[in-house]
Amino acid sequence: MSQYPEARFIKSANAPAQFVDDTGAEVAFAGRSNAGKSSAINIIVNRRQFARTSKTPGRTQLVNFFSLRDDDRLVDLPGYGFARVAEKTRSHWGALMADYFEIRQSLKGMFLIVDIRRQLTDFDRQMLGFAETVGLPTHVLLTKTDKLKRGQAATALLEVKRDLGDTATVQHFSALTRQGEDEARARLEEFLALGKRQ
Ligand SMILES: Nc1nc2c(ncn2[C@@H]2O[C@H](COP(=O)(O)OP(=O)(O)OP(=O)(O)O)[C@@H](O)[C@H]2O)c(=O)[nH]1
Ligand SMILES: [Mg+2]
Repeated sequence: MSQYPEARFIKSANAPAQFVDDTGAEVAFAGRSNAGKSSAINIIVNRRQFARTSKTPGRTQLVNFFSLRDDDRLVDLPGYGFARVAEKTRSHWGALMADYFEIRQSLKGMFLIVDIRRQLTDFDRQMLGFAETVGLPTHVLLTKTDKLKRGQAATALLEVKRDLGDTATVQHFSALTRQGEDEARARLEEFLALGKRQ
């Protein structure tokens, strides 16, 4: 059963005016296009095709708001880093993300989704930069762990840990085998609870 039986899609936004009311607590899922953001959300909420996944990178260019329960939300941010995209689209993405991180009072934490077979990209660092600027705690899901042998996965985790230093926590994750789902949910709940204490 889903840990979030009341979870539901609220709306997609293409501009700050369309963002949902800035109350309660929300956690944003960011990451390179095709890294597995929507798949990770589906595992955490335990519902297939809750957030739409796709084999075509860059399809989700909107900020997608989901309610987890009451005033707790999860936000699927548009993916980045795909090559065949117009400069205009890319600058729209940058402005939208800068606005989002700056404006949202209810934003309590960021999940950065990184394909374990790649190192952190410049775009990942840009997202880490946004989060750091506004003092946002960040947790990295090194996803698609199932694609690597155990030893390789362990090495990759250490490398990313070293790279991140104190800026973020990091864990293995797989939407295929569900590795790391409990740890991810626990971290998500920690972030949402941060909102309640403030
Ligand atoms: N093997 C494996 N495949 C995965 C995993 N997570 C995602 N995928 C696959 O990777 C592809 C992209 O996944 P999505 O979840 O749609 O990625 P996304 O980050 O939401 O992509 P955009 O919305 O385009 O930014 C899909 O074909 C998924 O089935 C995983 O943990 N293991
Ligand atoms: Mg997606």
